[in-house]
Amino acid sequence: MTQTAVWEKTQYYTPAEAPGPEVLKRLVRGEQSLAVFKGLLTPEELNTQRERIRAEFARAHTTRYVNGALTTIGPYLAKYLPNTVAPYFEEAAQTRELFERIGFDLGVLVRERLQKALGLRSFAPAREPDGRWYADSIVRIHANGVRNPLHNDNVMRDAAPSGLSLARLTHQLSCVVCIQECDTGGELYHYRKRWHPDDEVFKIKEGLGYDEKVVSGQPLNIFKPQTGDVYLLNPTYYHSIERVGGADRITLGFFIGLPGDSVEEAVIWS
Ligand SMILES: O=C(O)CCC(=O)C(=O)O
Repeated sequence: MTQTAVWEKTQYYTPAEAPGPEVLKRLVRGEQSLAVFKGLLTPEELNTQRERIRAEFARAHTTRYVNGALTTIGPYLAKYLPNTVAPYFEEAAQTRELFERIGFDLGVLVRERLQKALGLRSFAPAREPDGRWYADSIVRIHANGVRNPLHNDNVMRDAAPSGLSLARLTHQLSCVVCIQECDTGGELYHYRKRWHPDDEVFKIKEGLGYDEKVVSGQPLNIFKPQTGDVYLLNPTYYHSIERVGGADRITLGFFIGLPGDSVEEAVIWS
């Protein structure tokens, strides 16, 4: 897809607005960097959900790479794709059970409200034809001192060798819910540059993501998430998270997949 002339940075929406599917189209086409929904969740809902998941932090798992670490509750598919995906589906089932048992239904709440705001006919967790469900969300914990190196997420590229149905999606977007903002840092850096196969020379060996040279000179949108923000971005464009200071930066995330050129039906996974 060719680059468009327009690149709006951050657009904000209130609960009273239902911006409809046009927002998804703009993100897909790369005409807009971020769509931020303010006030989609009440402070009471957020507090309840935060306390429920905080009580489970002992279960969080840290995956270490040469240039970073990811601490999460719940699985992320990209970690399993280079090897075998069977453990991903097992972890997805365990996470679903855990979230149900502790009443952590933030993903469900956000999905219901976004479905209305975006005018989607269906918006449900993805499932393989053999019945295996994908995880519907992941909790990411960035503690003091943690940053997330420059990367892009592209299941159409990464899942292609696996034969998984997600590889046949047409477009991928990402949704992030800020459960708790950090004190300093933690900004999302979103560059106006989509991944291209030639960029692979910049890939960090055995590590996370890409050398910063891959985005040199590209326009940048910087966004500092605040508690309660629900935001959408196109993650096939390069992005990183600045080093977090003070309180943990706690988010819930899921990817949104569009199976065709229409933006009326979407699936989600983490
Ligand atoms: O937490 C964020 O701001 C962005 C997370 C991320 O890497 C993504 O949504 O692809």
